[in-house]
Amino acid sequence: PEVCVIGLGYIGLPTAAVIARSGCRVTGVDVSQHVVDTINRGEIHIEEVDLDGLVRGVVQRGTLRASTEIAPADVFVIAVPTPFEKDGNHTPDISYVIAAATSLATVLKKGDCVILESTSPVGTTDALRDRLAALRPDLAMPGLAPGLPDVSIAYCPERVLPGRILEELTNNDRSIGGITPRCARKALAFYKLFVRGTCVTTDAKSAEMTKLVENAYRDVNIAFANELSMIADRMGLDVWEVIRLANRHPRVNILQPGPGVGGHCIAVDPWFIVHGAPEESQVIRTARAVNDAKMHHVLARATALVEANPHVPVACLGLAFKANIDDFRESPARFIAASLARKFADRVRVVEPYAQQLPIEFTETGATLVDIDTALETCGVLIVLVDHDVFRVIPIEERSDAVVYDTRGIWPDAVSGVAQTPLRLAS
Ligand code: SAJ
Repeated sequence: PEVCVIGLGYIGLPTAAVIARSGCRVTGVDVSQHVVDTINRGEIHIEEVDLDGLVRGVVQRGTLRASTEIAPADVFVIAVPTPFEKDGNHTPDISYVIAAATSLATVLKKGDCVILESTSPVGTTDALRDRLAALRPDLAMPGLAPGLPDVSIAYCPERVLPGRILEELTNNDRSIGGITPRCARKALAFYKLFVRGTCVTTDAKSAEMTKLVENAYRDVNIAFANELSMIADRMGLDVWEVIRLANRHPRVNILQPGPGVGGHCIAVDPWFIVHGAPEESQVIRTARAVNDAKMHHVLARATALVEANPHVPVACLGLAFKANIDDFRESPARFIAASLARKFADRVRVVEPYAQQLPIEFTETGATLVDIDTALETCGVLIVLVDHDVFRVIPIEERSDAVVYDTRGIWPDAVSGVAQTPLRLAS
């Protein structure tokens, strides 16, 4: 089939490239001329393992081309952002999905299949269908009238992990939710072209909720770990030791505490559930609050530590939202480091091997980006904010003179009593 992928971001571009590799002709559509030009040169505008070579290959072979204009196709895949509004109520903003529907309505024809992949509040696929129905009364839309519709519409969320996107895109199982069972069957036939994992069909609303539930589940579990870390702090216990021991129970698997939850999914998607059922979503809402509180807890403890060690240069290790990636958006580490930089100015050194320069909010704070060796040689306080492998492997003799605040638990010797720092903090 001819495929049109709308939205060429972290999900859309890898998806377009994988579909193109399977032999389909793909047009990738994005509103950004810069993104379109970059891809048509065979280059990429985002960082993801092995994506550059894949995109270069499919662009050179002519199976992937990018455009700012929608193109006729047999299958449309929508992968646009679904943020929430900063209105205090976390209202989901599905305007990009509706805009995509509006644009593809101009080229939609009988027999086409429209698939929404963006993480969306329950009911969005129906809203997409209603938009198409309003714009194209000449086409019978699924679920509105008896009889076979002219087009199929389905919801099929991605569940790939940044840093492992290409592998997970092909190997993960997928839920495919059709507005009708026939829509699900049509979408299933398409995903079978490039997915090796098992594809399970369901209805659109269940598939929408499934995606939200997956990320809310993780958020709640991280919140449990983060709450434990603050409890352990209060009780003077080493949370890492407690978790390590508890996890030896065959039915206990506690996640790792950290400086808060970042990224564009886990910290966002639970709100779509809370917004849909505010009174019932007690645990999910509280988990969000706990994970946000952890970031402020870490900032307060880090601030106290820096103040307790006057005149000593301080190294913040890491800015990314999680280990071994170069994504600094919605990152608690970045927020904490920038807050410290604003308060302690040129005492703050930042180590981030995945960054070429410090983000904009560090401008004029006096803080500098340094390499890890410089930080270890010059800084008397080390604050671990990201568990990058390059930090994990630093042996104790290279950091034993420093006061350490390890928010990720990468140096067990520093928090379990072996380290000889004047002030030890565990979480
Ligand atoms: N984190 C912890 N402790 C842990 C695990 C994670 O503090 O034990 C933090 C990370 O440091 C990071 C945040 O949580 O700040 C989120 O990281 P993550 O690795 O849990 O998830 P993401 O945001 O990279 O990707 C998630 C994945 N969802 C699940 O694992 C349920 C991925 O499969 C989804 O496709 C993705 O969200 C998405 O796009 O929705």
